[in-house]
Amino acid sequence: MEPVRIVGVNFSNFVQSVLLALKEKGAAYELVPPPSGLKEPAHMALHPWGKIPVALLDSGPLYETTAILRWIDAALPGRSMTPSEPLAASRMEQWISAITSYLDIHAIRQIGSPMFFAARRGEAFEPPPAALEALDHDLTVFETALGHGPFLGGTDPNLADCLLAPIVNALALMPRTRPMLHARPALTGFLAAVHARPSCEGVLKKPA
Ligand SMILES: N[C@@H](CCC(=O)N[C@@H](CS)C(=O)NCC(=O)O)C(=O)O
Repeated sequence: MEPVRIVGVNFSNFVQSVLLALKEKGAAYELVPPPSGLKEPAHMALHPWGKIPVALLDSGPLYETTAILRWIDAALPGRSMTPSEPLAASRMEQWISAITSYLDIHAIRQIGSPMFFAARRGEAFEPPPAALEALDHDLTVFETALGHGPFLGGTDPNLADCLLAPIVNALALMPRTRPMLHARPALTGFLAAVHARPSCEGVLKKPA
């Protein structure tokens, strides 16, 4: 099979989610930067909101991370990352929605991303207290959810785990948020289990 072509950059948590899912499936991929730059016309032609990732399929571009994850799981051979039991499948859906609607907003959009770009400009960035407070709440919820872990999916990662792993890893990489994980053994165990999987290699940077 031809490598799956993904438009994106490797420091985006959503791109990392797609790459983790591809690697869990044992699928080859090629990561290509947005053509002539983020939000340039050629990129906007692939994704009308100018976001990454985009999967370049034979039938045309497929965008929105959860849609790409669904396609990977349904269309590619390998272990299914969606439970067959109805309640377990809905539970996974619940976590996918909670991760994209709440955790990603607080951890990445309001803290990680502005911190990353401030550091690139050589500027300091202090996370807004409201974002830290909201993140603390999110992490408490996921700490409980991971009680039967190590993954949300149990012994093997499901699609929600592919979304969760890059965000938790980003929190572990940032000195400002790292202590929030140290106090949470299930999230710490989750991250260790993520890094123990071959799918993580070359996708997520290992925190010190
Ligand atoms: N709803 C989109 C969100 C994707 C997204 O926010 N990607 C970020 C990178 S993690 C991005 O493209 N940022 C560039 C920008 O907003 O200009 C999805 O699920 O794929």
